[in-house]
Amino acid sequence: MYAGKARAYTNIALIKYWGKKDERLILPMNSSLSLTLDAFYTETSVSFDETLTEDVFFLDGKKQDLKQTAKISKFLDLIRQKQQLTLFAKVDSQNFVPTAAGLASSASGLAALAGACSEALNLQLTETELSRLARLGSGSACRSIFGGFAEWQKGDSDQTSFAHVIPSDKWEDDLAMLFVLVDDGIKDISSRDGMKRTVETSSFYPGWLENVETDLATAKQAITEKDFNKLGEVTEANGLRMHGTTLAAVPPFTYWSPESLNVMQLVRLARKEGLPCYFTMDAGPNVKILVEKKNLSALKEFLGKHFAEHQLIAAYAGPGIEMIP
Ligand code: 2P0
Repeated sequence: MYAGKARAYTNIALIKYWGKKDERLILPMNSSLSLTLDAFYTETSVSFDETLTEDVFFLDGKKQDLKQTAKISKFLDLIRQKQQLTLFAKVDSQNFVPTAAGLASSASGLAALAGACSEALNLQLTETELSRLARLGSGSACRSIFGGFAEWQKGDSDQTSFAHVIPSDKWEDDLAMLFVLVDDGIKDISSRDGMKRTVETSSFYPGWLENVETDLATAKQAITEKDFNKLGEVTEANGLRMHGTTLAAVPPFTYWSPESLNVMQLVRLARKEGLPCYFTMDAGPNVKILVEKKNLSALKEFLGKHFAEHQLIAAYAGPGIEMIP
């Protein structure tokens, strides 16, 4: 039996990954940049076991159905193929989120699975190789190999598409991200389906591609300069542009709910009142607000007039993947 365990933290993109140019290898249309967070993570153990007759997948102690297990098996198949291994595996995953907030993330999940497999089979991968492996499970997972700021350079092949740390002189330790939970339901359109439909049908998609590399350069410059407003402005603008592309997809869709718009408006109002903070959103209605640590309690107080305490969850910069003995 070969067994291994790893913990990986989720990441939130400041410059978004939106669209694939190769769906099998998960090569993205554009590079992206994220902040790994400490508050949400996944621990996964895997054991390849000759007594098993199929892969089995437990999430938070519950055995998952065929559909959920199929995603995991697809990733395990890649590993088995690479390693010329025929054993089935038991995968046991635990998602650590402060509440039942529906924030379970494929980034932390697939990064932890890649790490656990690499441990189990003693693959001795470099961080770059591990990032490439995680990418094959889920694009955003390749960024969760690293702590702090990470850039996923899009590359143009399996070898050249991976994430790496962005040198930051630990500036991320001055920052926080406040999650505003407006909805904990299951999302209607997965990010995988949403980005595919957008690439294939949205007349706004070329506009996204036109701007994203400039946004990335601006974000990296802001990190170098430790310029919070510059980083926040480009984060907010880039997120809005990503969400804009969905409105012109066929059929059109949006991840926003009325409450999301309400939060965006409140963030603008907070800024007007002298509190620097900027929002971003992913493939769901919850809003994430980038703020400096020193202003976090003021922001919480400001939003506390509109939201219950359990709807506001703060996260700080988190570490890279950790192997668990
Ligand atoms: C991101 N998202 O950069 C973007 C922004 C959602 C919106 O990466 O198909 O679960 O497994 O590669 O990584 C979520 O997409 O998609 C995502 P797949 P993934 O964080």
